[in-house]
Amino acid sequence: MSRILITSALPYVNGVKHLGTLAGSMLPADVYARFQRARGRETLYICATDEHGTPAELAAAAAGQTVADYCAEQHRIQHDLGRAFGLSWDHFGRSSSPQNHKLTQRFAQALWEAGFIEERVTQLVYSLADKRFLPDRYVVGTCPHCGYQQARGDQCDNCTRLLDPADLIHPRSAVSGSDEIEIRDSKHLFLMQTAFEPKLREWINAKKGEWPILVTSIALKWLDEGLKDRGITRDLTWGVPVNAMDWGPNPQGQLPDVAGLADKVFYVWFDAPIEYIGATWEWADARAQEAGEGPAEDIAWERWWREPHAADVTYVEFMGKDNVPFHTVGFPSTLFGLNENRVEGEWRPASNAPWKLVDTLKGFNWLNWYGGRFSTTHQRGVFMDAALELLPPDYWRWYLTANAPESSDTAFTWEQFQAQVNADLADVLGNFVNRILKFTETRFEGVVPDGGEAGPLELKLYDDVTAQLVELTKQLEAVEFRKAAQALRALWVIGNGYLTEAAPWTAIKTDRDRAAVVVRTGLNLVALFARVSAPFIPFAAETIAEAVGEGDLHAWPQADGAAELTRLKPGRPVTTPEVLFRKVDDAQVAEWTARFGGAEAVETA
Ligand code: B3M
Ligand code: ZN
Repeated sequence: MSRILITSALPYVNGVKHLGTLAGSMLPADVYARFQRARGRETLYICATDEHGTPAELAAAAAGQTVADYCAEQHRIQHDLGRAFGLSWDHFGRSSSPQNHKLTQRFAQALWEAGFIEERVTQLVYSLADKRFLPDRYVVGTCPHCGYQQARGDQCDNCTRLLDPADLIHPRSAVSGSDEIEIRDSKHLFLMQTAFEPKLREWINAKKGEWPILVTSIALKWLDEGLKDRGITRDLTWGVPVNAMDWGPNPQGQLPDVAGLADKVFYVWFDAPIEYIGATWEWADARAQEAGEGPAEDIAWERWWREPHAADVTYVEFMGKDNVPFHTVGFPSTLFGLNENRVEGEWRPASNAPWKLVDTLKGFNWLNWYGGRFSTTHQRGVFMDAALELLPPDYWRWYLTANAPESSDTAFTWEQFQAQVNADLADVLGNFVNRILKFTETRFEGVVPDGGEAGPLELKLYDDVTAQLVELTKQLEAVEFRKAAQALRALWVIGNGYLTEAAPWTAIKTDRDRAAVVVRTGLNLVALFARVSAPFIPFAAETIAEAVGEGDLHAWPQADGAAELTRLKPGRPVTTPEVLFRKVDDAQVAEWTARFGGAEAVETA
């Protein structure tokens, strides 16, 4: 049985994330991780804050804190919010960790010695007003591809193309706003992505039909536009230092220009994906420490990442579409370079084994805020902290999973949110659980009743439930979240329909045994719903499970309605839980619309 390794794109450390980030990476990864654990597969779900680069520096400066303090505090905030949303990370690490520093430096050294990293003198934007080089986001200007005027030096937010600061038209400093800038020479390291073009193309082509079209088409478009070698160092102080003094010669016999590379750090997009591995190492160290041991053996984390140990691992990545190029070209180039070099390289821990590439890359479109984008810069939309002030996490989890922006961008509106959570959670699931448990309490002394035998209604129910369990399991395996949510909703609806039709409150008047069968079957449905709903709405699922004394939420059901609906033995005590889901009312919607804005906010943006 394969092991499952899951990563969701690492949220930037610069502040609390909005619901779009949650919907397009962390939440689906969590639903999938919970599902796979329930299936009994050894699962590791890794995430971390992405702490380097200019966004962190700019945000720390704005907050009047040192970058280190700012990052430590924001990491804690993001960690706590994620946990409050029920994100079941096995580890939520930090890209600034010593483990990631070590890995990033080792990887760079191995790539240099294999000839996949080159030194080049580049022309960089230097700000006379700020007296410094301006990397990445410190430069803003007009996108040469689409004309968007607020493009950043590393990527255009409008057309998502990756940029070099020097590409921008009319560049200016994001620090001072000054356009008194000039281009100066600076020594930098480049990752030879062009060397891997054919390999990358072959690899992506083989994923066609398996990965979302969104993902393969972004990757191929990027290759078709022509790959460039990528500058992987920056003139910054916050980041992983290049630290080239121990590097050996490259295949041409040259040593790196240690002095020229001093005071440089790696580009954030070089070290951030490496943190997927770094955070796995952090996780292994933390576990070893808990067990009272020293640092973890390399094998403890390498078994997830390196062949042959990882041969039984299926690696699934979750991310928004803007992150796809870095994960289909950038990071794979790093890994290809390491894997090509596995015999020659200086660093050969554990084995010469190649590093694992992603097996399934699940990319998402945008979750929009009404007609426009959620925006951290403009604080437009609902952010994770505010969301939890309004409603418990399961409301958000359900809505965002059921409306996952899979095949196209989707828009969040309060009206749709209200309609959907009220219908699905309150009217269907909540109502069902409440009705059957109350009835059990009043008419059957609060225990699973005995007596009676399944009739035609139950036999039909078994078949319908089997069919939906097959569908739900299939869609979750296929990482199709909308379809999975549909199948789950269909199960809830089937249960509600059964109860209405079988009407135990009528049967009890004339035929106690018949009522007992229906109630017993209904209670079994409750127990089943707790288990299949747990990946989506884990908090409510736990309450439901407790109501029917069902401790083990972590076993995914077999696709067998008859077996699943006859599990609870007569005599087991049950209780009616508090109201599971209160309806969102019109007054709340009006209040939230006023507080967070809606359509109007987008028009003026
Ligand atoms: N931090 C970008 C983002 O938050 C970036 C992802 C890194 S994944 C290695 O959208
Ligand atoms: Zn553009």
